[in-house]
Amino acid sequence: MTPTLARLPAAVLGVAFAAALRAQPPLLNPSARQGFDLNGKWNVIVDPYDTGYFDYRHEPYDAAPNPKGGFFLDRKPADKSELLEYNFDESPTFDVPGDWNSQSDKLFYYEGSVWYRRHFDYAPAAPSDRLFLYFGAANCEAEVYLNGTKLGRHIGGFTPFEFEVTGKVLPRGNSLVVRVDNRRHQEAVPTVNTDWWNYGGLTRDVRLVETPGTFVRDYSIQLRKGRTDLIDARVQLDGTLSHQHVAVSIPEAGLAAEGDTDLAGAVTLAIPAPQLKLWSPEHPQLYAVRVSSANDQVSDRVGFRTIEVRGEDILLNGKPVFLRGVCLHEENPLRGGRSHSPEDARLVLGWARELNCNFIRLAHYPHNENMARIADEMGIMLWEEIPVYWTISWDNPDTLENAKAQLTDLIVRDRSRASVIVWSVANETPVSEPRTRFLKTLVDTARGLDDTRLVSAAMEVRADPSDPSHKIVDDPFGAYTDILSFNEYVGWYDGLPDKVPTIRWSFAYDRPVVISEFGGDALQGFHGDALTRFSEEYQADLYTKTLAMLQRIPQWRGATPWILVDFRSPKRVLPHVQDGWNRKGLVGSNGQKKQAFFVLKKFYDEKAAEGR
Ligand code: GCB
Repeated sequence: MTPTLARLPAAVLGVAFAAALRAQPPLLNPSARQGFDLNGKWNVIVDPYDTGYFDYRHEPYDAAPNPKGGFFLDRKPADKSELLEYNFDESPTFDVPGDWNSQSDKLFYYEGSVWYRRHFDYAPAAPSDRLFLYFGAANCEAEVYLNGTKLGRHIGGFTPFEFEVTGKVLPRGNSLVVRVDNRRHQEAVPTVNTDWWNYGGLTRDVRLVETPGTFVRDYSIQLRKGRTDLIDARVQLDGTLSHQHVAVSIPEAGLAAEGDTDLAGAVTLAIPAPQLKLWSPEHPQLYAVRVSSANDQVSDRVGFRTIEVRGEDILLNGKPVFLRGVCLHEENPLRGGRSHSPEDARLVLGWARELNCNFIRLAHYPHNENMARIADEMGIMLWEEIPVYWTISWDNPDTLENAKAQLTDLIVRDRSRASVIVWSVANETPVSEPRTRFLKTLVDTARGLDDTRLVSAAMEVRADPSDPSHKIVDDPFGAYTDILSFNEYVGWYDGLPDKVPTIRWSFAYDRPVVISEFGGDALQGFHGDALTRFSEEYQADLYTKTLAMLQRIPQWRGATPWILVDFRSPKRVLPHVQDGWNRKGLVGSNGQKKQAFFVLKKFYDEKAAEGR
């Protein structure tokens, strides 16, 4: 018998199934719409053997024509004799949004399935024509069931997804069940090997979103490439598509434009905008923007700026800028676990601000939407990335589709955010022909969706075989990026800090150089001399020497040292020093700053004083 798609487990299916279910990117800006919050306490069943998913012949319950079993049915015994071996009501609860690892000691290292169940009533203030069930993210695969019916599956742990549930939600007693599975797979994105914690669960907001029958699904409001006086407002409707009237207005700037959608429900309005105040880190000007169609309207706050590369310079609003950056994982070290809230975002962005950063690399996957929105407000430029990390299955077409879907969903979500200036398609991927082809496809995807930003990736450095102090960046993929970014660990993985001043660089491309990582571990509060590994003094000395060395690179235009805050990683096992943390943070896992923080701050203060 040929198994049907729905019967195959995710590991066999790869991502083809998910791609088939995914007609279009998720709707934009869900929190600006009327809706119904599904955050809070959900009952959970931990299911390491997938007992609630497969029957004893290992067939998925939900694929049977008339399913009798499976946790998605969320049943209770009909009478005292019925055998039923699960009970959501009696099971513990976890907070949503939230990862499970930080909510239960027993699940700290858990990788597998957890079933989430929530009951809800739905009494909208006013009836809406359409209803969508929206998830900010679920790591890394989710199967979603409403009132015993499967809505679908989503693969990819860091991007939003949604299912239309119009007519499927009852006024009372709805059962929403989600099986979240965070097992790692070689063919997935990311793959099995990463240097970060694999937090599982419903890690971002869950919401019912109400819309009219025809609604504004997507829009991007940006300056046209190369112009500071012309806005392109692109609007995409969903519903009865053709010849709907659409208007975009920016009242504070006295701007407005109108037009009719084409047969596909799309329209692009060119809005002359000669008097705009441009967004910059010094003046993060945001404008209230209103997008409306015949019977829908959405509001947003949008900044306008240009970013481009000219020769070896990066120009923000036409002026050369130095990117005073730092890297960041999506973690709140003080609370423990994945970040998700505006408060989480403000904690870490506040530390970055103290460091005098104007730029942050959100490594190594899409962070939650609050980050870009708050960076917009605070005037911090961002590098956003997808988890094409280390050893991806370059020859697998499903893997490429998965990476493209994640990149698309990220760009669609954030392309009206002025803070985002770089889309990064990968980190430290080993050079090979299939890999370069894979990444080139991602670059084309990014540019196709957004031609206004810089596209890059964190590449690697190689040493001259005849001279270890001579470092060469000539990755063939560099031909396709706007800036030349690479990670270098001279003085940590590559020799001692004394090696740093001896380094000479050769670049195969005349581009601005933005160092995407450098650094070393230090345990906050551990002191020694500058040659004592894991001491604050070692890390501070490494930063001092590295910053001096980088200044000798004529086209050096910025850096995002690794990393702002210590972060959890199962790979980091050294007792009493790492204890499950990567200690390369400038701020410790206890929230205390290390010496190197002040070395970098001094350097950035000086750069800022130079007006860069
Ligand atoms: C890297 C990786 C980053 C690691 C870091 C390290 O090059 O890009 O994900 O965490 O090195 O600490 O080794």
